[in-house]
Amino acid sequence: VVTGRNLGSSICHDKSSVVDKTILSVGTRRTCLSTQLHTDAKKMDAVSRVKRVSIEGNIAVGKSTFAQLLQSANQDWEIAQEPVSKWQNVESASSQTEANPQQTVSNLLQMMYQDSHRWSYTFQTFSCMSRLRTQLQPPPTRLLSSEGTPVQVFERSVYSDRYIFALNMFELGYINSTEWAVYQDTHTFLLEQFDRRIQLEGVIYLRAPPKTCMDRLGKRGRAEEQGVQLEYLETLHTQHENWLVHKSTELHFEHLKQVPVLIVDASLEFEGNQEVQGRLLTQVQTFFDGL
Ligand code: DCM
Ligand code: MG
Repeated sequence: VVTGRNLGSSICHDKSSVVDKTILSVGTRRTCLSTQLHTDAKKMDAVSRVKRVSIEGNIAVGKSTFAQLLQSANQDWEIAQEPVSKWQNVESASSQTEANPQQTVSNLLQMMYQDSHRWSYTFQTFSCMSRLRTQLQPPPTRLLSSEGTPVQVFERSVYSDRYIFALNMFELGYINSTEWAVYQDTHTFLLEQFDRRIQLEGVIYLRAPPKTCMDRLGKRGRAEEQGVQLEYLETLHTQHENWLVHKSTELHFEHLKQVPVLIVDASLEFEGNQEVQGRLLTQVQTFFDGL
């Protein structure tokens, strides 16, 4: 594996390496090339220092609130929110001009909840694509110059899209076996192509009873979710437990089987509770430092 660290040492410092001898023989160009390579290697080194972690958990468990808490607690942590508004406002593909501003063609989140058999596959494909884009975003420069433990934190991931939601919809019969086969084939192919660029170093699992999530879902009042039943949250809870606690979900990516999981008790209300927040932040910092 070529990380920024070993690329830097083989070209810029290790004078006996074959690569270095080749470069040394080229004369003046060598200086430019090795300076460029040194800069690239330093950048790669800085990028590879940034840890990547996702926050997982049931609908309305409090991921966004938790993410905001992390964002305000530490400059070395950067949160990427779940792109829900993109799913609520699917935009037409025609190019945007001043005379013709981007048109919203539909609310796919609403369509998925209103006619799950018809729209679950489309929704899962679209949500996974938008997530892939989010996970491919390079870390902000602020994180590259961090002296501590820089972390990019994603609200959910391409893994929960497949191993929680799409799997659950298949098991409930909303996604049929043909759609499931196509989804899985595409998902595996895409993730293999992007490989290390989208892999995670850790997962934070916000865990709370489905009933607690149901109460929070009611309070949050997102219009599209008003028909969601407790039984549905129970099936999602079981999927989270199978993947992250019992480890019984069949996974298709080797690194994912080894990813460390921090289980956080999200049954306590942490909004406005300084003591609980402090405890959670210490837990998270310790987890990040150990990755
Ligand atoms: N959602 C889904 N399938 C996914 C990802 C998300 O059905 N792969 C839905 C569940 C929620 C909403 O999107 O209705 C995300 O809300 P929350 O932030 O509570 O998880
Ligand atoms: Mg949320």
